[in-house]
Amino acid sequence: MFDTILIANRGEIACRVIRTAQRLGIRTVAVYSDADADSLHVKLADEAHHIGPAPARESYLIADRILEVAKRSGACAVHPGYGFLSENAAFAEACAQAGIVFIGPPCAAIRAMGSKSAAKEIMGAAGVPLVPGYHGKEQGADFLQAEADRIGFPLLIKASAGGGGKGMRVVTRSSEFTEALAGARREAMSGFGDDHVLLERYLTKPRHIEIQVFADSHGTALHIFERDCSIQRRHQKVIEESPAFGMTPVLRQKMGEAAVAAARAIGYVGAGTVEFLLDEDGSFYFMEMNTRLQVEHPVTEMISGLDLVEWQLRVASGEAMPCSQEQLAISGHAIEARIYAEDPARDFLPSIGRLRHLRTPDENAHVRIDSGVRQGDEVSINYDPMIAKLIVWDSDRTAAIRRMRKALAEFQVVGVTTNTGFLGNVVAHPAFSAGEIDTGFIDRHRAGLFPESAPASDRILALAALDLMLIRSAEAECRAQTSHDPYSPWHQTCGWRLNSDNYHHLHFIDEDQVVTVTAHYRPSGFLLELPGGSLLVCGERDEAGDLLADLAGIRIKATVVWNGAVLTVLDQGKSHQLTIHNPHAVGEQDEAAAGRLTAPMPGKIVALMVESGVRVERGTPLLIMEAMKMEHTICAPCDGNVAEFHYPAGAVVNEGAELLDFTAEVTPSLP
Ligand code: MV4
Repeated sequence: MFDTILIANRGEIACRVIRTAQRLGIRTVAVYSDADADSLHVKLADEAHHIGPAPARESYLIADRILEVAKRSGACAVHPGYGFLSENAAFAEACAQAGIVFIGPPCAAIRAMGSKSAAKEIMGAAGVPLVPGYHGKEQGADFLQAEADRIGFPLLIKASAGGGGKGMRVVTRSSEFTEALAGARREAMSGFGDDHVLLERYLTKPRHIEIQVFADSHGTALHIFERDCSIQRRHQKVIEESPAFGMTPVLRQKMGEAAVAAARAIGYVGAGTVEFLLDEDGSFYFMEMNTRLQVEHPVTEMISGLDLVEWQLRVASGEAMPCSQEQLAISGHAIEARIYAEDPARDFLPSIGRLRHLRTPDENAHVRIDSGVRQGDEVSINYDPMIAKLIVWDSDRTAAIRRMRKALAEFQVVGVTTNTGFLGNVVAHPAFSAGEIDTGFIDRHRAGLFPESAPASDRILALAALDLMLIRSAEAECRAQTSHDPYSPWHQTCGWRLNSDNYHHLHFIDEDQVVTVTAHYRPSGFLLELPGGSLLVCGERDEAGDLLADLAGIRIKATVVWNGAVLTVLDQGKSHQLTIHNPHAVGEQDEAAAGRLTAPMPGKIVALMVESGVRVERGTPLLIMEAMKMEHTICAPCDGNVAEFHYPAGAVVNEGAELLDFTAEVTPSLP
């Protein structure tokens, strides 16, 4: 076994590999970019080396620099994770030449699977089933038209060099073929610089079923069952599970044997995945082979009880596989959901920013979380915005779905928008429970999957109002204790006043609406006047900072996270954001304004709207930023002076960067 390994990756997969290495007593060396200096994977590793600027092509993708670090740090092997250099045959080769073990397959195996049509040719020859079609060299339009008519319609044109659905065209009848061929070729040429295409019968409702394979350097190759990865969005996997719904032992054996034959056909060693399309009639066809550890490998680990990274390390160091096919068995059911910083309501646009609050469900035999970030970390534009993989296990699929729903509801993120609501809707969908899953699932059920934004409910408003009143009471208590006369009735914090019902109007901005909640002091707590009626509430904060609320006798534990004047109420898996609005303050937006003169997210300064040194009135546009394809106008929070802009137009700034010096003419007052 290796003494030291280098992990040529970042984020959750780097952390995942480090964890197993540590368990096996192996020293770990991490690499990091400027953006990752304080990342979790750097902290977990025994040693970490800086390899360049934030963009991956200037750091994590520079093979030479990573090999240099391997040599310098005494690493005898490199684990590439997934993405980056994991399927780069030249890197695998360079490792071998440097006398460093590439923890992955031989470079020839990576190369063999690099081209779609070449891979199909190898697999066809090895007896692995292929979708009926044409994947030869002859590319004349008339020839292809004749092949298309032979194959029949609907038909799919795919770019030979393609991947991820680029250069794909569905053709429903013969007369449309010529035009579709031209389109597919154009797309293939611009996308891959190669306009070779292949033709296949088009499966209208296929499932994506992949088989985990493993081979050692002593001639043993086996499979560790299947994963169903049919729930995808734009060729990105969203939910993965193992075993696949409705999979029979006979079909599993047939697909497993085909996958092992595929691995043997290319002299495979290590962990690999053979992807198949499974048709409604039970036929299955080779799609492609991934020559690396996959993002979704944890579901296989959960049902098999194995540590695939441990197997990778053992096999790469020359050991034989620790068990045989017959010794492997499936136990229970596992589901993985990929939690992303993205906004389903904005076509899943990445949502970048700081993870101001991150709390995950407890990990145990049923719940596993693979993550590379902590609370306070930044989700940046530089890398994939995945926050975590949430994996659940239970004795059967129904129980696993229940676990997933609960764990998703407990997954709290404030600071970026996430897809947890969307994921919750997918796994709660009756069609998902019924196993009616294929690659069209998300499109078909679109209408029922997007979390709709509703105005804050009375329950949310009550929790927000209660939390705010508790904070005010605590502040009042603090003031009383530091005053000269702490026993003065004017310092009592119970809200008692001579001759009058004492109350506060609390104004919240919800979306664009101002909602007012009136809180009356009562001996036992507060009587809240909410849009839907009155509610007697009381509560306290526990040691963890959670709000323990009693809403008219119903006890609830919720979380309220504050960021300046913005509060987020997290309750029962739902997250609702409100802003405190103080209509009586001079320059009502001052409090929030202090924050608005900083960049709300990383982005580019498009234009400066006023000169430095001028006096402006409240609301005057000061500068325009562009981030995430949207423009944001930064306005004067109150009347005042623009002393100086800190950046010129065109500058790229980080989230939180001070954009300008602004001197307010009135002292900001807190709400
Ligand atoms: C197909 C297909 C239907 N029929 N091939 C999409 C990406 C590429 N790797 C293979 N893909 C497909 N090939 C035939 N003959 C449907 C897809 C497909 C798909 C496959 C797996 C997972 C998600 C998908 C989403 C859309 C289309």
